[in-house]
Amino acid sequence: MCTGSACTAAFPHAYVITNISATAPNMKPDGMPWDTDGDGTPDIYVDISVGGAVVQSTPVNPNSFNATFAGPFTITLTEGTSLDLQSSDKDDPGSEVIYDCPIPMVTASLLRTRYVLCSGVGGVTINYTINPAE
Ligand SMILES: [Ca+2]
Ligand SMILES: [Ca+2]
Repeated sequence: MCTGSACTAAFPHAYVITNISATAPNMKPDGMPWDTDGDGTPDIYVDISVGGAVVQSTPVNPNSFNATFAGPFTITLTEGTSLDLQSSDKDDPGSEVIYDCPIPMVTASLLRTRYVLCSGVGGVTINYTINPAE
């Protein structure tokens, strides 16, 4: 990639994930509310995994079907590795997976889009931006 007149290899390189947006469906896949307290809303957080291991986690956004996390969350990517963002409802104890947005193989062309959008059944989404670190 090139910044001004300077060009560097896309991999391995530090990348910054920002503006993570996660939404949850109104109910769990089994038709039950996410939580039995209050209005049944989940407490959303997002795990960022590289190569199958969690490297960053967002804070927990309590009691809402929608969560945004500005970041920045800095990660290091090498070509061909996997990048995965997974949203969960934080419970005490444990947690329940809401949605998974996997990229099985990171490529330079994918990173050039700078924006990842995943959506699934019931209006569940995970969106985020990803840019090379300065
Ligand atoms: Ca729960
Ligand atoms: Ca919960």
